[in-house]
Amino acid sequence: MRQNMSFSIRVALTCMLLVLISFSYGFGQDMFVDDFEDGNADGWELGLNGNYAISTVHAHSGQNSVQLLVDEIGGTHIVRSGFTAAEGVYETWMYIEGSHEAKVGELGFHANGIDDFYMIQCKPVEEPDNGIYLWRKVGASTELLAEVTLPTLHADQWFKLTACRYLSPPRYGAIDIFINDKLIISVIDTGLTAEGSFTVGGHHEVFVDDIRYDKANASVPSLSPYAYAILALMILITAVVIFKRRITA
Ligand SMILES: [Ca+2]
Ligand SMILES: [Ca+2]
Repeated sequence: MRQNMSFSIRVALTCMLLVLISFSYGFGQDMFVDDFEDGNADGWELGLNGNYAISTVHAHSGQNSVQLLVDEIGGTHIVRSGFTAAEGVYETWMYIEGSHEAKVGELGFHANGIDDFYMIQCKPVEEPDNGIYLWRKVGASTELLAEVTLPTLHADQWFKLTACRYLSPPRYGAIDIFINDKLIISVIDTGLTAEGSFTVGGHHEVFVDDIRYDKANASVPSLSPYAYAILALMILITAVVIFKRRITA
């Protein structure tokens, strides 16, 4: 009897561990980090205009970053798509070179094509109309949702730009924007809520590194199929153990 009990406890603990591992695996499908240290930008695609390349001129981590090269039309953007969630944390480190005419770095999300997106524009103090701008474009309508001047944002230095998108109660529709972990913009907007791609961009020479997406704000992280299989196995084993105990009792 005692052997049975200790065996069932061990089985239960092992199953719980496996469920935890499977749970993490299921959650992890909705996150990525790219530091470009493998020497490529696989998984990213070029937007409408411009060009980009792996660069060793400036790097936030290791040796490599991605250089968004000069484009006179609308800047260069790289896009990552195929998201399964709409909310989460969109983050990039960014370096805007100050020796060029247009000093603008951008981060976009819920970007479904060229007509629907939220876009954060960062213009350092070296740029005449400097500040942080949050734009929403839906079809033909472009609206400025928020604008903040930031005297500490300079060209020729790395800074961290983070956008947190909430689509769960109690903050449904919230967009929080951070520079170097400091909250600078917080708005509620539900104009765009569908899952979409994540884009970073720049006008003239902008470098990006350590780009991260994390579905951290999702209301209920979904269980992976492995977790469901292990849960079913746990229930089965528990039922067998209880049945055996009843017979031997
Ligand atoms: Ca890579
Ligand atoms: Ca890097």
